[in-house]
Amino acid sequence: MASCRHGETLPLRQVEIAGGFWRDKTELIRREVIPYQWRAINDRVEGAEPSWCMRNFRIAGRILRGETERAVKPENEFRPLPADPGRPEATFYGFAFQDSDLFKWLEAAAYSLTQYPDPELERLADGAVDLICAAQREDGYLDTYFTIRDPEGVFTDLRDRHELYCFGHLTEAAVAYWQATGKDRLLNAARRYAGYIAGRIGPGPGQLHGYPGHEIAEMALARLYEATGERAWLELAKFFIDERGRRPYYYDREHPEGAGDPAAERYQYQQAHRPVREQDEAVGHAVRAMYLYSGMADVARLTEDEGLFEACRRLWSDVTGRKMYITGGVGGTVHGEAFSHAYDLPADTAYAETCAAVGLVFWARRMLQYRPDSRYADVMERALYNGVLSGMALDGKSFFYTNPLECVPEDCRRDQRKAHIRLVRQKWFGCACCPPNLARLIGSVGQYAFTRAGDRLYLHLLMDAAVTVDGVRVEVSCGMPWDGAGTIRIRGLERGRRLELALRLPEWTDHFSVDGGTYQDMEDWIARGRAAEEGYLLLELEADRDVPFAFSMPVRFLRANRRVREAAGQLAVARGPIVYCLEEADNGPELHLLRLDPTGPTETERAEICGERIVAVTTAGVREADEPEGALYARHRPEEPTPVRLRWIPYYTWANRGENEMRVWCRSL
Ligand code: FUB
Ligand code: ZN
Repeated sequence: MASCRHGETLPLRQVEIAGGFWRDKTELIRREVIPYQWRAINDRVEGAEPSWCMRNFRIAGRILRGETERAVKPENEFRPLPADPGRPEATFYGFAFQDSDLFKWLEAAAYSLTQYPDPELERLADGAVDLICAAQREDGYLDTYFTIRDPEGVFTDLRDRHELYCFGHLTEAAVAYWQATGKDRLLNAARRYAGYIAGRIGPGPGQLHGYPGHEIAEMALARLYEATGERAWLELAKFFIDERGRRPYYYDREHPEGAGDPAAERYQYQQAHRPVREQDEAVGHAVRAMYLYSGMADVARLTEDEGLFEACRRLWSDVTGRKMYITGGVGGTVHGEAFSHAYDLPADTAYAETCAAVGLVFWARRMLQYRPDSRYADVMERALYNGVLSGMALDGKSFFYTNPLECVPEDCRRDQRKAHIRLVRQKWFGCACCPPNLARLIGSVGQYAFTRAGDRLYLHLLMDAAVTVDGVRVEVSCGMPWDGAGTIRIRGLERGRRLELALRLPEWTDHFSVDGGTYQDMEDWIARGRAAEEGYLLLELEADRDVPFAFSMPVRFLRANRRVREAAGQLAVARGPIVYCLEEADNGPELHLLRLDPTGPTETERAEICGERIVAVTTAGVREADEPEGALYARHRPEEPTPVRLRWIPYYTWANRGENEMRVWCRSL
């Protein structure tokens, strides 16, 4: 194996999710989620918000073939519009970025086909590719919103209209589909569109010096470059990153009405208030931020730009050290779907959009690729098992857009400040960015578990999986996320060759056994002559063998930094990578009356929720008496609350048993 400084992901077809938790999840994506989402984007789910996504593609294709008249240029609208009752067939419906739903679906289908060949799914996906290609203009431009509603408006509003966002998703899908099937029709469509963009936007005279209002094109272009070796795409990604936030602001030219005081910082919402290298605080729309930082990490790696990576590291510290929920959710406020200020992490009004947690996983993997450090993988794992998975029902057929850490149904129904919180997962959304985003991430989870750097194979996430690297098969079997023990089997390592395994020491373990020895912590491992680097245990292998491991998985009571006012005096429960919550279905209503006793006995128990095998946790606690008839205020007198056992379930499984109360943080005794 050649030596290389940065990490590469393994092609998905080289990673076989062999069993266990993630096999169940990728099977669910194949069996339920992909077919369900296909019906949703085809408007065939009864009672769900219509998507109109596929219809938009058909209409755009007909317009380009001259079979349908174009709809009248609309007002500068950015919200869903009803179909024009007079000419329903010629009207665009939905958000300006509705195309991206099909692109994400296709990307998820590609990952599924890589792991589970399925001629029927491939036929559907091929049909979708045809539909997309039929909506591409001769010059390469491809966006149904503009083709149907506003052809003169192309690239006149990079800030708000999402063309480059849709392009990014198209490109991600195109690369994935080509890698899955070897079919390059969509890849070529994406390359043609990329070429059109590179002609219109860039540093040259007469070009627009603009950049995406909603990021993702940056990482998609980096991916297109890696897939094709065509340098132009990396240059364009770098241009977008370097141009962002430069003065005078590009968006002021598009929106002169907003341009005022030249000294004032604008465009924080789009992370375009300052050049990205000067940014050290995560601000604005959380999903955009996650995608931008992912693209920055990609470009830093592909251009050996240490300064750009340094900016990523500063932003990482701000997000994960001050602005991330314990579930790995990000985005503390509904206003602008954005980051709030440091340590402002309200539980019951949290936004924590599913896409933002998905984006945090993307970013963490890219940080690991640039320079492995187990802290990135700890966050990646936290987001994946909690803030991401909570976005989908256990049956794969309904979804959360926002992921609060506390919910009282009556309160959510009556309080406008919580109007964004749903009590149960929804069949679909007018703005359906999250469901297919989840599908594409879970469907490619194998690409987050392992990376390689030269002769070294990194195991970032433990899961039942087998990977083949240069003819050497590495098989991991374990009971994650419920049990931290297992075995790594190495087969096919011939005499004279070597393979180094870098096994992450997870933050959640108390002590561990690896390769025959038992250790207290990393210091102990190093003191006893074993090698390590940035939180990874290094194991040098020169022949086939089995490496047993066991990471202890105690129940942990966690508190937040004391600056997190919303969690003051409260504790959360976690075990392994799983964050737990209390639900009314197990503990009765008025969960705020419960208090946790962290000194009392704690039990774990294998259980099931709606067919999902989990480990539930029971802890000691008390319940204070409810007093609906009592005075609103009364003199304090010491009281003896009733001892109770508190039953905790994995956060990601909440709201699968109907509407009910839930909370992650619980007052402590
Ligand atoms: O704007 C596209 C997507 O829709 C964003 O990423 C989400 O936050 C939602 O607003
Ligand atoms: Zn979303």
